[in-house]
Amino acid sequence: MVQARFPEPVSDELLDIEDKTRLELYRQVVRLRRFEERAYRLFMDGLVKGTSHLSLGMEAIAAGVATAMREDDYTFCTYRGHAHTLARGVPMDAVMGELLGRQSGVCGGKGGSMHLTSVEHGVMGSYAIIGAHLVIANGAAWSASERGTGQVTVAFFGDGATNIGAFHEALNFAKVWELPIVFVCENNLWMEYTPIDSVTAVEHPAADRASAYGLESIIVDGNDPDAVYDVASRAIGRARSGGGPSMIEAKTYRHGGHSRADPGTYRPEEEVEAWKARDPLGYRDRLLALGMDEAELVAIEDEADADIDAASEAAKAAPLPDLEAAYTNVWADGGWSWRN
Ligand SMILES: Cc1ncc(C[n+]2csc(CCOP(=O)(O)OP(=O)(O)O)c2C)c(N)n1
Repeated sequence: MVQARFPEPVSDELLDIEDKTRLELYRQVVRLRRFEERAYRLFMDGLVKGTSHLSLGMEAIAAGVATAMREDDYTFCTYRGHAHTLARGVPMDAVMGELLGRQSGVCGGKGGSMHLTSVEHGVMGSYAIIGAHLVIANGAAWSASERGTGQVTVAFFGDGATNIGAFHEALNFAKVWELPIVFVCENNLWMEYTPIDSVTAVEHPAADRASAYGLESIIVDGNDPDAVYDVASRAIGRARSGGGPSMIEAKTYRHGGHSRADPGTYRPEEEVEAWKARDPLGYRDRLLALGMDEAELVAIEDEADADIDAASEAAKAAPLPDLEAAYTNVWADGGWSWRN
């Protein structure tokens, strides 16, 4: 089944969203974009060790979903998790420090770009094994449900995960147990080098499968912060009030290739250009058309730049982890001496 490879026309339906929420959505999108642009430069300067995966062009999804979440909710994401981690409120200093492998990093510099975790912010890890975190996310949702806390779990993942067994197991049990969980598929049409539609029998790889498992299934324009916020608010609200799990399949595109080492030149140029024309940053024009004050938007942009400058300088100045750190938090009991 062939998927739409080009963005759908923009909906002219204006959603009923408060101005202050729209400003928050814009603030998020700008901060995520500019953070990753800086991270890329630092990588090119040799300061970010290892590889890392950017979600430039996909920011509206993390922004829209995180804005709809409660502070004590949980998120699970993949190796492409800078945006999801920042959007939940983890400070830039701690994320930048982690990318640069410094003690100031959110995992003390030991995790790096692909393993961002901050339990105190409900950011329950970034997982590099495709699909593996979906069943773990079910566990967090089950725990919240047993404890009666009203917390909702959100699990972000790529379209490639939809052909992994754990995805199907997770959806089935989420529904069987009516878990308070929202699965969010960031369908950017490509896996590592393979278009998802060349290996998938249905048009909407996440949504079509989810409805077969009995989940509430939603398809959304993943480049529209308002649309993502709207569907996420409903799905999260439903989960919180005992209405069970949902699947949001957000159609999007990443501006770059799979990882820093991949320029993504195998993708047709007209496809890349068509999606770039639907950049989530175009949201700025909508806000202006709605009569918002441009000075407020500029203030948001300036604040993001200042914070990123400060986070980069702080990370560069921070010490590397001590050698001792190699032996901490490695095993569940914190020890390592048994190995000898
Ligand atoms: C189980 C497993 N198989 C293969 C890989 C190698 N791998 C890493 S990322 C990736 C592509 C995933 O694509 P998608 O889920 O669409 O997410 P995207 O990277 O586009 O955000 C693959 C195959 C892996 N990490 N885990």
